Amino acid sequence: MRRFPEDFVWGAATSAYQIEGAWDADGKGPSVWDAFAHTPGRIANGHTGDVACDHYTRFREDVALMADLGLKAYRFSISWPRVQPTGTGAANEAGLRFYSDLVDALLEAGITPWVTLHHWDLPLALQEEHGGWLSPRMADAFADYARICFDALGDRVRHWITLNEPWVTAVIGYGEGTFAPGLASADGPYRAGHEMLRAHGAAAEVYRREFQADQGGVIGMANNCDWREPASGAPADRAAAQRALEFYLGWFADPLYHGDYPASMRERLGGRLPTFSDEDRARLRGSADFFGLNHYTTHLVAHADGGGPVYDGANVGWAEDQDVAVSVDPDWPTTAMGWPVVPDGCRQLLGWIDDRYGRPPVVLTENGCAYDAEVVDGAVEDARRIDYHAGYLAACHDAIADGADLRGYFLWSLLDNFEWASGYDKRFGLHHVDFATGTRTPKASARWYRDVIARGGLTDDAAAGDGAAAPALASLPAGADAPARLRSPR
Ligand code: PNW
Repeated sequence: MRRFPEDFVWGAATSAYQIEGAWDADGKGPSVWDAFAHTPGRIANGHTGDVACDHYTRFREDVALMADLGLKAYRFSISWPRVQPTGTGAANEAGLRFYSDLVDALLEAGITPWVTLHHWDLPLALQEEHGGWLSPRMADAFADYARICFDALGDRVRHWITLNEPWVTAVIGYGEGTFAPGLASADGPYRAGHEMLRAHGAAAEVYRREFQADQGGVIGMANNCDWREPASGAPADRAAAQRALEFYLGWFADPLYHGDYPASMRERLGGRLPTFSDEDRARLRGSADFFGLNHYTTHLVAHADGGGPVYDGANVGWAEDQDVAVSVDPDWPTTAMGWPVVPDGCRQLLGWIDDRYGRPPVVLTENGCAYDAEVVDGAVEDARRIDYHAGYLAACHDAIADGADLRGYFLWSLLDNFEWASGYDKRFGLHHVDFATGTRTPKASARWYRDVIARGGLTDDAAAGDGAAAPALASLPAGADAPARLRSPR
């Protein structure tokens, strides 16, 4: 039995735009994702989040599902334009009431709310009037919005996450342009990332100065990072993998723990990477009470001057800025997203975080997988999801044994939901959702996770699915020069 610490936080996660629907109800303003999804050609099959899981009206039913799982905690996000329809000014009380009712329902069910202030659905007015995350005004706007949320909910909410995955917004939203707001540019990611960091710093400062002493909660950020395994033992490839991690997680975590960007980014990007003022630096350093990590997969990284091929399905930022090529081992199993399943990468990454940031308290704020699975006779058999989570939880347990201060695990996701540009066809949920009727059906993985939570860990045969156990990275052949699918960078 792999037992987790007694107070380990067993959770599941969602986000507002992906599940709520009710996109224009009760005074809510439009977000950049409403506008993006309403633009033909942006989302697979023309799907939108207009209705999604209809969680806005069904939230009590969803809290009951969480209670059935025995969840200790639930991570959800607040839709900024529900609270401030145009991103500034007075609060929309009807929007706040929805979150207040949700928090009350959670607490009544004995479930601790973990609240993300921004999971990508920026008020559209801030985009149109100011350029969204490219604007230096965003820090103040975000701090004002955060204050409204702390003030309205902080008497009951003790766990706050400022931003979800600023890396994704920066790289995919302002670089590749395939997520909202759909802007493609080489320097956009570095500029947008900079303003998101400044916004985090401003909101964390508001919490610390005005609320933390009374409310006694904690605040952090949820950064995403996949593991980068050197493609070979060659020193150049080892250095390339390290550099790729610095361009990924270091980009957003170094400022929080060290007060500035990684030196490798400054060296390669020079003036393309914005500079923090002394005030920014002071605000940012030490601005996270815990290290939120969203982790899904692993890729191989080799040195390549000027950037090399990038595996399709690996988001790496600009490979040429990093002088890397990204591939996968063709023997790795993959999920429906094309993301390799390599649990040992999770253990390696937790070790890397410990080394670089001095063993901070870490919370895995997302980990999950998409697989196709339909309802047959009222049941959904998703053995591969069980294998995936058994593997990644075992890796977490190993990381704790290595010395990591891992405090919790939020499985992505409670429900099948709107998977951004992929629409509804990529299903990450513990519960199947029939998007025509809204009907939720617990998958086999939901029962499995309930048992894991009840036992406080994994039994030795925890991987009850059929998938073969994944190998540890050290036992893998170094170097994979014929990866399954390659695409050229940009
Ligand atoms: C995260 N990538 O998104 C988000 O926080 C969730 O909203 C999302 O549903 C989940 O992971 C699954 O995708 C990501 O391309 C989107 O590297 C894209 C990437 C990573 C995370």
